[in-house]
Amino acid sequence: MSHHHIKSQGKVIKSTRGHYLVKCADLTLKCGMRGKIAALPQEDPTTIKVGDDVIVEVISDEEGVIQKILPRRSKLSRSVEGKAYQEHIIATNIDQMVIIMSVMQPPFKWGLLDRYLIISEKNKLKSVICLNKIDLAEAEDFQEVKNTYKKLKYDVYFTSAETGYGIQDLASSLRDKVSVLVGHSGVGKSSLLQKIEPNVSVKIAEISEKTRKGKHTTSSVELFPISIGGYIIDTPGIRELGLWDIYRNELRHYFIEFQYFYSECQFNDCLHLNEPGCAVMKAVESGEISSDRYKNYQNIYADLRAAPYELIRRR
Ligand SMILES: Nc1nc2c(ncn2[C@@H]2O[C@H](COP(=O)(O)OP(=O)(O)OP(=O)(O)O)[C@@H](O)[C@H]2O)c(=O)[nH]1
Ligand SMILES: [Mg+2]
Ligand SMILES: [Zn+2]
Repeated sequence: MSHHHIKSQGKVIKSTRGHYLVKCADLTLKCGMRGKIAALPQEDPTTIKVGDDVIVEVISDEEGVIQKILPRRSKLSRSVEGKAYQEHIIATNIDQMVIIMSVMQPPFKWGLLDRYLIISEKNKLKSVICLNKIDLAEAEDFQEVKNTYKKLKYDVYFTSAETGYGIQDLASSLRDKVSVLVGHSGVGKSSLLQKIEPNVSVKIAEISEKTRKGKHTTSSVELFPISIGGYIIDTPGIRELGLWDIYRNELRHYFIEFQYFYSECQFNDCLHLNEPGCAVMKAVESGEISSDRYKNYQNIYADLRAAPYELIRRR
């Protein structure tokens, strides 16, 4: 049967070196691309990414050619490791980030959690926080973390992909949404996906490799439709999270609890670092703002660059 010149709309579910798997209504096609699109460099923002909605020319029941990327409604980006000036788009057209932290093996990383939340606030993506491997620790030891973030408005779940604890609750927060699983290597992203959707086939680190750091079992971003409705995007674990297109002066806006206090700061451009009469620092002292969150604010601020317009203004 010839499909020549038949066009179809689909979603990119996987990408490997210039080849894409595109899920259309009733077919999943292996696609290349043609002409102008093909000539784009790898990290060009218009390069095809997992999550993209595309128009394909159907060549056979198995093959197609991508002709057009439809406009993106959202994206998740970070800086290319070691290159602060280069954007790496992880996935597109997502509704929410599921930030997965393990409480042990690897240990909980408070700073990384806040970095992910900054990205979600900047890009106006909802966040769900998942503290996985709760079977390896005492839940009480992480209750304070849970309370801190629940108070802020974020959904927080304790889960165990090993025992199944909390999986139902986590799954119900993913229904009918496009959710991207993010976090360090080995925290259990693929394991949680497998538990939520037992039919999928994903690689999970061997038990013997459990405690080895930087194992990187998942090697490429992949999107999976889930039977309760919606999609889950599994991603490879990261070593460090570079904040793309986020400059030091705007950082304070992404620590959402600061908004309740800053109107009381003595200076209206207060950065809440060492200014006199700072209401945010007062709230940290009185315990109204978590001092761990505030420490992360100071550390991340120190890591970030000034915005280009500030550099010009200073000359
Ligand atoms: N005890 C315990 N082990 C878990 C849990 N979740 C995952 N693991 C184990 O942790 C290891 C890593 O799990 P993966 O699902 O491969 O981790 P990942 O986050 O997908 O890692 P990358 O693909 O490398 O980014 C595996 O050996 C899992 O069996 C959990 O809730 N409890
Ligand atoms: Mg994985
Ligand atoms: Zn202040």
